[in-house]
Amino acid sequence: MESTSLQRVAAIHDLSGFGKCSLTVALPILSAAGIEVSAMPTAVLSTHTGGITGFTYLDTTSEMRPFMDHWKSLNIQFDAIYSGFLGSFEQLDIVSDFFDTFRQKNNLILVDPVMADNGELYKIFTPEFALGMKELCRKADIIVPNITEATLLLGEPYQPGPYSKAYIEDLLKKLSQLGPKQVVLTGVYFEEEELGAATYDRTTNQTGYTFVPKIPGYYHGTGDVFGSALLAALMNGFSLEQSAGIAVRYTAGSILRTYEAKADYRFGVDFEHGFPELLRELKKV
Ligand code: PXL
Repeated sequence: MESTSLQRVAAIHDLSGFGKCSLTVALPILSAAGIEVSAMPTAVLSTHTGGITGFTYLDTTSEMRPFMDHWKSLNIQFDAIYSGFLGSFEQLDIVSDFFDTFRQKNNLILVDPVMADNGELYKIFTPEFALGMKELCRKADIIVPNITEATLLLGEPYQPGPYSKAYIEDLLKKLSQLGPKQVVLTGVYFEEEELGAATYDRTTNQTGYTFVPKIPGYYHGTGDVFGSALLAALMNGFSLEQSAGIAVRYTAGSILRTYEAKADYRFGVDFEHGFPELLRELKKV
């Protein structure tokens, strides 16, 4: 039995009722990893917006500052702050203030600049939004963009893969120059049959890679599965490179189960059946 007290993370994402992404992914994964989660919803949707039409969208911006003020008044402290899908410039400002309010000497601020994938912005975003997200990324200790988001943050044209090592390392270094000490880039591949993530730590100037065999199809919510597992591993004491490896394997396993079950790719991936293996990797069981 573990006797240490729980670590706590503030998760600032949307809540999409159906489709498994954002909070419905971050909450179970972080909880399973033995981390307490406080959730701040940025919006409440009936489903996510990827490939599903007719979704409802309730913007919860007006609740965010009251949440923050109340949490502050209770003197709640966070070992990590994990932001994801933010729907407006105002939300970027609020989350930026949240970072200032809850920043401690040794806590970890992880920003997933959720905006785009496969060379395309998600429906609700404009290219200008990327400039605001870039400012938020400056305050992060670690950012987790996919390649499309990385190019938007850097104001560069999107390039489809396969990529060269020189291109990926150039992106990683430029992203870390925005402010974050550590960068994890997802959707990296040097050959068609593989897919994985690259890591860079500015303080050690070290890069690292983890690849797995590519599974056909395009799956929703995988960035959130990856980000949540990455944070779970980091908070359990694994290095950046080890954590990215754990997150790549967990995400790939979730995709593979979904592929083999011939499930609708829009409805999220089967991360639930991967908990036993994730906990073994995290040395929790
Ligand atoms: O997983 C990214 C994401 C988060 N939240 C909402 C989304 C998406 C991707 O489409 O639509 C609402």
